[in-house]
Amino acid sequence: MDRTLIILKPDTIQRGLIGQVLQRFEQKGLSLGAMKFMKISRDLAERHYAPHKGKPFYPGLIDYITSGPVVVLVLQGNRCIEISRTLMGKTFGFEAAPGTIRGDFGASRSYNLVHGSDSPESASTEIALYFKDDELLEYSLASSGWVYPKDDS
Ligand code: IDP
Ligand code: MG
Repeated sequence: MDRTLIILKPDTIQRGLIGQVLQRFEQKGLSLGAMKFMKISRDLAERHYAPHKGKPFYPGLIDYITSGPVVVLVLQGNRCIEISRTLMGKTFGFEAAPGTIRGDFGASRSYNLVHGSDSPESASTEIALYFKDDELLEYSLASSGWVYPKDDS
């Protein structure tokens, strides 16, 4: 089962867009493996964004992601990393295509509403930062057979 870590960043919460952003992932057919509402500490933010340490936008990124509550989710489903990144759109809101989360709701470089893991390796590292193994629920949605055909080659 493929898994990815998604964060609805502080701007999503402050702008009242939790439902609309969550709906994009839900209506695509991905299933929720875990979800929590929390405030990210600076220590956790620094671990999460360690690959960006030293970049000019890093201090602002840490301030942003720790500035208010976030919703952290694990999504499950075949190709969920790729699917989620496509739904999110390009990093900068002003470049992201209409129809994507960032393209529909974002206008800046930094305040881009969502985080999504970019590879299986980063997904497993990131999931472990936020959830214990026994918090990840495995089940199948009644609709999954109509989202993912058995033979999809
Ligand atoms: P991603 O979120 O699309 O994977 P990354 O390059 O991993 O993009 O950057 C992590 C986050 O850092 C972005 O989502 C955005 O919030 C912020 N960020 C990236 N590049 C810039 C920049 O040039 N200026 C300001 N913030 C940036
Ligand atoms: Mg990234």
